[in-house]
Amino acid sequence: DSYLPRWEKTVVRFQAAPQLGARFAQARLEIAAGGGVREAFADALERFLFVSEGEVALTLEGETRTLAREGYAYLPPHTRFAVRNESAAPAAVLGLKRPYEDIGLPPPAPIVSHRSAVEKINHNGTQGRTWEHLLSYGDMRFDMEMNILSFAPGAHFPDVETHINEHGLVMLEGQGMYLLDQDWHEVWEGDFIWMGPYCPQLFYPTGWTPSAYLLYKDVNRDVRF
Ligand code: UGY
Ligand code: MN
Repeated sequence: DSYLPRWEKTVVRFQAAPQLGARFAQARLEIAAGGGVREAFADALERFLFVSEGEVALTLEGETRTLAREGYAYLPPHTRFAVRNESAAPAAVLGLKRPYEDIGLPPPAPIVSHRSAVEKINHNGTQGRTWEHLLSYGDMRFDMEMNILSFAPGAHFPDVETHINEHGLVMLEGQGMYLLDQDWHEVWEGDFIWMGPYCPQLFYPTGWTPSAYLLYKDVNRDVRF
C-alpha cells in the first residue's frame, strides 16, 4: 500500500501496474472520512472509478455530485476532477487509469452513472449469465470496456478462452474457481486478478448465491508494434 501526494487520508493499493507488465494501473483507494483528492487536478490519463464501499463526492470540471456504492464514472484524458469522502464512514473506490489511445476520433465525453441504471444483457442466450456494459459498448471512441459479468449458481463459460486483450478483474459478489493458464484458483468477493494477453481463462461459480465480477478489457484498437 502507498500514500500519494495528491491524496490525503487515503491508502492506495496498486493491484496492477506497468511494473507487472500491465498496460494500465488499477488500485483500491481506501478513503477515510474527510479524505480524498486535496485539490482537483487533470492529467493526460483516462480514468474509471467505481465505488465499492461507502459513498464519495465526485467533482468534475467544477461540478460536484454524490456517487453512492456501485456508482461509477469514466473520465476522458485532461478532465479536471476530485474525489472526496465527505461522509462519516470509510469509502473504497476502484480506480483504473491508463494512457488513452487516440485514433483521430473525438475522445468520449465523461460518464457519471450507477450500476442500477445499466441493463443486464444476455449476449448468447445462455441461462443465468449476463453482462452489464458500464461504458458505451461498441463505441469506437472508447479503447476500453468495463463490464460486470454475473453468473447464477451453475452457469459458467462453455470453453476456456484466450485473447490478445488483458483484464483487471475484481470479484464483486459470490465466489468461484478461476482457471488461469494451467491452474485453478479459488476466488471470493474482494479478490483481484490481472490477466495478461493470451492468458487462458475460465470461470466457474461455486456456492448457492450468484457471483459477479467487474472486468476491465482493452478493446477497439489494432495491435501495436
Ligand atoms: O469478455 C471477456 O473477455 C470475458 N469473457 N473474459 C472473462 O470473463 N475472463
Ligand atoms: Mn476474457
